[in-house]
Amino acid sequence: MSEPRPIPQIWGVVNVTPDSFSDGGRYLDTDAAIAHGLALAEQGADVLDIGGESTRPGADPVSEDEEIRRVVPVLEALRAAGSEAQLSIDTRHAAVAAAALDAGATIVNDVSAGLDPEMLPLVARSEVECVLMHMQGEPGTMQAAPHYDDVVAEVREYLGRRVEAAVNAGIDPALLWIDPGIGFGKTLEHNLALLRNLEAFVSDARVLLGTSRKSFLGRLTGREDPGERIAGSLVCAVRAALAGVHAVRVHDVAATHDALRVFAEVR
Ligand code: PMM
Repeated sequence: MSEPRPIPQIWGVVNVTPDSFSDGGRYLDTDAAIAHGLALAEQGADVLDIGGESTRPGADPVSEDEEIRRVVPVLEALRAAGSEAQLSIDTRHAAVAAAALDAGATIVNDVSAGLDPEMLPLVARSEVECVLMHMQGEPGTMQAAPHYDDVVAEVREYLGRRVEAAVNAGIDPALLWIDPGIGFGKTLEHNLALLRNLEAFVSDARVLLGTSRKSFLGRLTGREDPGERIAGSLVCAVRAALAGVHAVRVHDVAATHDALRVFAEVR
């Protein structure tokens, strides 16, 4: 019998934004974001994913300077606190990623998979880990009319092309992650097709999955308040673990930690 796959890492979300759909700006205040990050690390987060720009459908873009002003003090404080969790910067902008790497981040999580022409060269020079996520369109308009003939095949092909671009830019393939981008230019049916076929993404690059509190869970359950979508989010974390996904990006770290701990014993 082959060895059971390791359970996924937990990436805890630290949004330093006033308009993220999931925590409504409660952590805009720098000190609150730092305390939240430390709490998530304590609850078992392997990585803290810090973001200063909401990518919620229809969200207003923020300037790079504002994004840097939001995330850098949080990264510096989390690094200074000596937390064991790795720090990730969730940004589409190379200038923000560069500032974040200087402030202690060791992972770049780019939901645009390297659209900024400076991003992949920066990651290559810095020799850090990088997440390449699939999105159809851009956050402002992506949910208007997403269309695919075969969502699983098209997302896979896209991620394959972005991995190739990253490797051509000089990034070590061992440092790359791919992410099918649940909710980014996708209908409920597209999201479900991706979740039913997660195994198709588990290949050479490690896979990160972000389903936590997302609106498709609200559609399925009738839960309008993102904070009430924990049960749905946990089922997705377990689904990810079953498929051999390498990490889940979640808001509810303690609950996810428990769910995956039990899953590891009963699978
Ligand atoms: N989702 C959000 C933001 N960043 N990054 C990756 N790699 N994957 C995701 O699914 C993802 C992400 C949006 O969720 P939030 O506003 O609740 O953080």
